[in-house]
Amino acid sequence: MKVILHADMDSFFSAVEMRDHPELKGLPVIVGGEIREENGESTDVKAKKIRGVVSTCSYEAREYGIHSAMPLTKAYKLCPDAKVLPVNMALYKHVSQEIMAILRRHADKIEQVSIDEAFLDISTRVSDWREAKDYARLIKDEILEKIGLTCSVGVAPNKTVAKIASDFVKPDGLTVVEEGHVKEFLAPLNVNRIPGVGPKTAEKLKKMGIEKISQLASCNVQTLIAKFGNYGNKLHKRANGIDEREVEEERERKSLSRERTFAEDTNDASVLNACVDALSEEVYKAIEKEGFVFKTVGLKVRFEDFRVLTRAKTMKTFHSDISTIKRIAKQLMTEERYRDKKVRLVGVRVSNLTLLDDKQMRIV
Ligand code: TTP
Ligand code: MG
Repeated sequence: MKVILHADMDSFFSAVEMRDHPELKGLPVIVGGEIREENGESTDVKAKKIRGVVSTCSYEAREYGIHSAMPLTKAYKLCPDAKVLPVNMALYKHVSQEIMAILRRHADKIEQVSIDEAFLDISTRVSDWREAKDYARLIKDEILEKIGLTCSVGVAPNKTVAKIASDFVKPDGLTVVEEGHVKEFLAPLNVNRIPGVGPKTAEKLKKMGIEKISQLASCNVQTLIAKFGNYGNKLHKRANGIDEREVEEERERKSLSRERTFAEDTNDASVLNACVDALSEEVYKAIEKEGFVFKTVGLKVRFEDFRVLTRAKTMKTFHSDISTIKRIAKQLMTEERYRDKKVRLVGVRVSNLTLLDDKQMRIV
């Protein structure tokens, strides 16, 4: 019997802040960009200069419609009384390591997926689904007792279903989907519950008359392949509760990249630089969320004649900051020798990655 557990901390950054500042308990709390008071002690919202976006917010703040990635100005309009705290990433990373250490002791194999979530293979630790539920309860209790935070847990026969299950009841949820009950669990859920199905895929499926996972599951797989290519096949499998992927013990991400194709080919240096800046920011956000640091920054340029050039620079030590990505990517762009040609696509990549909890690492 294969038993996979997925654990995801509840409103992670804000929960850490509320744990360390008990006076915030029960309040709408936002963790995100900074706030500057222009008029000293003024409490007038309009007098406050608010920048940045919401990283996350407490469940109390979510009641006002606030969510991750929302501009802080908008969040403030929805809830002028919200307490806004700056992002203390070093603290959250430290707490994350403590949590992962607890989880590691309870698993045959563990795969950390981001700063606040992990898959555990607990197949040899339990002998039936009732035991699996008790085991999950024990893990939740230990995290609450030792770390002082709640998490939501899903237990299921595979990774996809375990992840959907951990999100099913939140916060402080525990959902077990036994083998044999997978299809009935998935059937009534919206397709966007499937990990990786974002607004674009959901919209395409809606146009095909597919909104629920049950409809996706019974859709002809060839129709999905015609529409989505290989991804259609994967979608069909996931909707049918099929996922053969193993929990990967040492999650080694080799690289992470983002690229953009221009609507019109260009060799305008300011346009290219702005694009490199934006892509660097996207790459940075993605690795920061997953807790990775990097040694190599690379640039990819595809020209109007479809020739592709890739350049990369590797540093001696690991880095974790956005300015290094931007600086090196732009440097590589300037060094580019074929500037007379127009550019069709630009990509920024970081590689030589390691998770921040690697004890050997020196971060610059
Ligand atoms: P999530 O697990 O997606 O969110 P969460 O833990 O805050 O809330 P939930 O109870 O729904 O799980 O992300 C984990 C942390 O990653 C989150 O606390 C803050 C950070 N994060 C960002 O910085 N920006 C983002 O857009 C998202 C989604 C998360
Ligand atoms: Mg979370």
